[in-house]
Parts: sequence; structure tokens; C-alpha cells
Amino acid sequence: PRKERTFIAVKPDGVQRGLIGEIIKRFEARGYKLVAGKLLWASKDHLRNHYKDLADKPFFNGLVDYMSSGPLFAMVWEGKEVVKMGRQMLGATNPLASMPGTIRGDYGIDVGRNICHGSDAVETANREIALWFKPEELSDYEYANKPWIYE
Ligand code: DAT
Ligand code: MG
Repeated sequence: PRKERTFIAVKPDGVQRGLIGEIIKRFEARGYKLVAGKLLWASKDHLRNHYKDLADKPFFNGLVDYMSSGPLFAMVWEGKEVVKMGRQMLGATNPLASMPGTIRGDYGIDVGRNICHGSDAVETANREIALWFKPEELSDYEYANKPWIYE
């Protein structure tokens, strides 16, 4: 079976604050494998689709405005339990509720400037990966040091 994948994005505030490398570094250092990554300025329509489950929320329009306020860095990461672990590494939705050591807990304050996105379930991840990336943008490869990461 294919290894689990998740969609992780550095949001426009994270890009502006120079945190792309920091976020990549944490997933790389953990042992997860980058299978796709690109900087892009997402359209409001694309973001409304990405966040369609939140369309009824009072913060929806503000969220779409924020997410389209500049380029973001979209990624796909692969590895064992990467969806759940990715969420843990990001921290709680509200940075003020995020533990130190998480990305949001180390770098964020306001919920509307929470730096990063991570898929919340495997099914969501598959939908989001397909929404943000073409199949040919995903690279299938193995880390040469895989046996030093997985037993
Ligand atoms: P997450 O990004 O942790 O998956 P979510 O999917 O519930 O959280 O919401 C998507 C984004 O919407 C979130 O990263 C920031 C924004 N958001 C969520 N709840 C909010 C709120 N109560 N007020 C303002 N923005 C909010
Ligand atoms: Mg979410």
C-alpha cells in the first residue's frame, strides 16, 4: 500500500515572515519525505474550494482574503502517520492554545495569522493533494537512508 501523504502549506504570513525553511526543516528532520512543493499565489475561488467545509463560518471571507493576500508555499509530505503527526507538529488552530515546540506555538499569536495549514484526516489529505497538485507534480522516490528512519 502507498505510504500516507498529507497536504501542508506555509500560509502567506509564514512566507512573509521567512518561515518556509523552518517548516520544511521540521518535517525533514523528523524523517518525513517531501514529495511535492511549490510557491503559488492562490485565487479566491481556489481557496473557497479548499475551505468549502467552512463556507458558513463568520470568518470565512476574512480567511479567504488572508489566504489570498500573498503567495503561499504548498507541499505534500509522506510517511508513517504523517497526517496526524503533521497536525501535532503544526499545533492547535489557535496559536494561543498551541504548545511551545509546535510551529504555531513557537511562531504565532492570532488565529487569523496561524502560519501553516495541515490536512485534518487521510481522506481530506487526498482531496487537498488533488486540489493543489497535478499527479505529475508528485515524485515517487525513496530516501537512501530509509532504514535509518524506519525499523
Ligand atoms: P485548522 O487550520 O487548524 O485545520 P480549521 O480547518 O478549523 O483549522 O480552520 C481553517 C482556518 O480558519 C484556521 O487555520 C484559521 C481560520 N479559523 C478557524 N477558526 C477560526 C476562528 N474562530 N476565527 C477566525 N479564524 C478562524
Ligand atoms: Mg482544517
